[in-house]
Amino acid sequence: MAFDLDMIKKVYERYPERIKAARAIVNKPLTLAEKILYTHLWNGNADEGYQRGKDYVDFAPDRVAMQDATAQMALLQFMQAGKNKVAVPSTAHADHLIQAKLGASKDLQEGINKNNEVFNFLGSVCNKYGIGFWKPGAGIIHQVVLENYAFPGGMMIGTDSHTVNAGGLGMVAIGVGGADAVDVMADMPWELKFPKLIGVKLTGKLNGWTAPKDVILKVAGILTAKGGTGAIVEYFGEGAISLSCTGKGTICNMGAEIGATTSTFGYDDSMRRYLSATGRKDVVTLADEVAEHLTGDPEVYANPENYFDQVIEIDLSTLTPHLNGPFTPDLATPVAEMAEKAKTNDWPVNIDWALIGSCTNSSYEDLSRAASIVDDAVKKGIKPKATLGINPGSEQVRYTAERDGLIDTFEKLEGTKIFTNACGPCIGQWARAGAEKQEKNSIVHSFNRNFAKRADGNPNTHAFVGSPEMVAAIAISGRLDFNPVSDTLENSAGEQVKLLEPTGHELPLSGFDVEDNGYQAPAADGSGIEVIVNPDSERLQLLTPFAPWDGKNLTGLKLLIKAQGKCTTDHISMAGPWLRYRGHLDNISNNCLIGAVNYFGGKTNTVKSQLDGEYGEVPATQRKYKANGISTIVVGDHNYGEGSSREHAAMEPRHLGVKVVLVKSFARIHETNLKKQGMLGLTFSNESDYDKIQENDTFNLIDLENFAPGVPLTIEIIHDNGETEKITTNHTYNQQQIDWYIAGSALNLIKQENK
Ligand code: MIC
Ligand code: SF4
Repeated sequence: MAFDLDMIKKVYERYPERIKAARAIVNKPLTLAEKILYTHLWNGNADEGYQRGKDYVDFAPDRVAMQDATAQMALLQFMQAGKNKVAVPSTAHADHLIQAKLGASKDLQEGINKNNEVFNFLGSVCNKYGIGFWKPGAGIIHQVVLENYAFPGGMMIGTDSHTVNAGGLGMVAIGVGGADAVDVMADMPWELKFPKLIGVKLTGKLNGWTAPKDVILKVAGILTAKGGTGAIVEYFGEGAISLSCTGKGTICNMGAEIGATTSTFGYDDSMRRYLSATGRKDVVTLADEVAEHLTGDPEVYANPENYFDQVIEIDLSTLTPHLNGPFTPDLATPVAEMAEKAKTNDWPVNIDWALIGSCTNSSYEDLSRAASIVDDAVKKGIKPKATLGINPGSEQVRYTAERDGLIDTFEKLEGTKIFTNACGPCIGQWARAGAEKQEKNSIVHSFNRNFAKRADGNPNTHAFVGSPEMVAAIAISGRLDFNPVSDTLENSAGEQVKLLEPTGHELPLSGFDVEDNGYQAPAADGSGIEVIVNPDSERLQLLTPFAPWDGKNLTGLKLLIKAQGKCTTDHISMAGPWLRYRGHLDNISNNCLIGAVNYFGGKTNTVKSQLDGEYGEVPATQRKYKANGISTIVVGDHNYGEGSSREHAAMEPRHLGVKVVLVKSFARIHETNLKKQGMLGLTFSNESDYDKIQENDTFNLIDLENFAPGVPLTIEIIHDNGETEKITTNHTYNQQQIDWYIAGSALNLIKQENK
C-alpha cells in the first residue's frame, strides 16, 4: 500500500469542489498548474483570482521532503517552533553526505562512520516529531520521493531545489529553504508569488540516441539559466504522453537549472504504469476518479498561446542528443557539433571519467538504457577509454538492476565503479584521485549541475551534462566529441565498429524488488524521545535567534565584496567538503562567499578590509568587521544565488553581520531565504548603478525607516574621494515579509506567535 493514502484520498475528495470554485472565479479553461495551485489554497475554495507574477498567495502543501544536508538546519529551526509533531507527512533522506571513492559497500560504511553524529541526530529528530527517515544507502531523495510519495495533482515542498523532480508524477513540487519547510511542518500557510506559466508543447516521439534528458538540455538552451524564473513550466502534447514517467521526472528535475519554480506533466498512462509498478495501484484507483482534473483543460492544450505567458514547441522526432556545459547547464551543444565547438573554445576532448547518476538520471530505465550500450561495447570487444562511475538512484533501483543482470553488465566493462545509492560526485562527494593537481580536463555526467569545482573541487574541470546513454558512449570512446550516430570505434581485433542505438526497459519486466529499502518509520508517540546535541560538537550547533531590527536606518556600511559574474549558491556556500558543517552555523560560515569572484582584482576569496587596507579572506575579513561593530553590504550581479536551496547561503552572511545584499537580480529560492533569515535583499533599480560601486565605498540606507511594500529604498554611497551619490533600489517584500525583517527572522515571528 502507498504511504499516506488517507491524505491522498482527502486531497482528491476536495478536488471537484475546489476546481469548480476556481473555474467560477477565473472564468476560463485552466492549465494543470492552475488547478493544482487553486486546489491547494490555504484558505480553501478560491474566492479571488490571482495575478501571475504579482500576487503573494498562501498555500497548504500536502507534504514536505528534506535531505540530510539541508534537513539539519531545517530541523534545528523546527525544534525551536514549539510543536510536538509535524502537521503534514514529512520525510528526511540521508543521501548527500556519502563520498564516492572505492565502491558502494566500503563507501557507505565509511560514510556512516564519518557522519554518525549527524545521522543519529536526524534519526532521533525524525523519530520524535513524526518524520519518516530514509537511512544512508536508501537512495537519493527525489528518486525515493518519486518511487514512494509523489502523486498526480499533489503539492509538495522540499528543502532541495530538485524537489521539482516530482513533477514527473504530475505534482507541483517546489524547492525551498528550510525555514519554508518549518512553516508547513508547523501548520502555517506557505507563501509563494503566484507563478507565471510557460507551456512546452512536445510533438513527435524520441528515437535513436535521443533521450528525455535532451528535451531539458534543449529547453535550458532556449530559456537560459534564468529564463524560467518565477514560472511553472507545463509540458503537454502527444510527445509528452509518449515519455516514460521517470523520463518526465528527468525533464522536471532540470527545470531547476532554468530557475523555474517547478515543472509538471498531466496525469497519463505512463504515470499509471509507474505508480502500479512501484506498488501504488491504490493511488491509480483514486486518481482515476478525478483524472479530468489532473491534467490541463483540452482548450488550453489546443490553443496554448491564449493561456500561457510563453509557449515553446519541441519536436521530439527531430531532437538530437546534446551536451551542455562547461560551467553552466544552459550552454547547449548538439553532439554533432561538439567536435567543432570544443576546438573553437579549447575545451579538452579527452575524457577520463564519465558518471551516471544523481536525482536527475538514476532510474531503472536510465540504467537499463546505459547498460545496453555497455553490453554492446563489451560484446564487440571495445575497451573503454574512460572510467564509468554509477550511482543508482535508490536501493529499490539498485536491487532490481542487480537481480536483472544490469549491474553485472556494467561490471563487465573494465574499471567501472558502482558507487552508493546517493548523490556522490554530483555534490562534490567524490575522492577523485589527482583532482588536487588542478589540471585542465573534461568530464561528462548525467547530473544536472556543472558549476565550477562542483564535482571534484578542481576549478579547471570542464563538466558537461548529457543523457546516461551518451555518458556511457563517451565512457567507452573516451572523447567528448564522440558522436555515436556517425563515428566508429576500434575494437580489440582492430576493426572499426559502431555502437548500436540504446534500448531499454521503461520499467523492470519482472517488477521492482528490494530486500531492505532503508526506511525508518517514526515513533507513534515521540514525546519521550530526547534529541541530544553535544555543545562541543563541530558539526551540530543549536541556533541562537538573530537580533530583531532596531527600526533605524542602516548607516556606515562597508563593502564586503562586489561579486562579479555568476554567483551561485555553490559560490556563496560551497558544498563538497563543507557539507560536513551544514548543522553548525558558525563553522560553516567559514566558507561564506569564498567562491565568489571579487570584481576588484578578479580573485576569489580575496577582499580588501577598510579597517586596515589589507587584503584577506572573505569570512575572516567579515568577522573582523563584525568584531569592530561595522556592518557590511554584499553586491552582486544577475541571478544571484542561482542553484541550490541551501539557506546557509543566506544564514551565513546574516550570522557574520552582513546587513544588505544588493544585486542586479535574484534567483527565487535565494531571495526568499534572505527574507526568511531577516536579511535585506535589494535590487538595483538601474542596473548600471552596479558600475558605480567602488572598493572603498561606504553606504547609508537613508529611508529604511519607512520600509513598506512597493516603496523603493534609497542608498547613499560615499566614495573614497568624498563624493556622494544616491541610487534607488527595489525590493519585493510584502507586509508579512517586512514583519520577518522587523522580528529578525521568520522563525522569530513564529516563536512569538506560538507563545
Ligand atoms: C544541489 O544539488 O546543489 C543540492 C546539494 O542538492 C542543493 C541542496 C543543498 O545545498 O543541500 C539543492 O539543489 O538545493
Ligand atoms: Fe543530490 Fe545532485 Fe540531486 Fe542535488 S542535484 S539532490 S546533490 S543528486
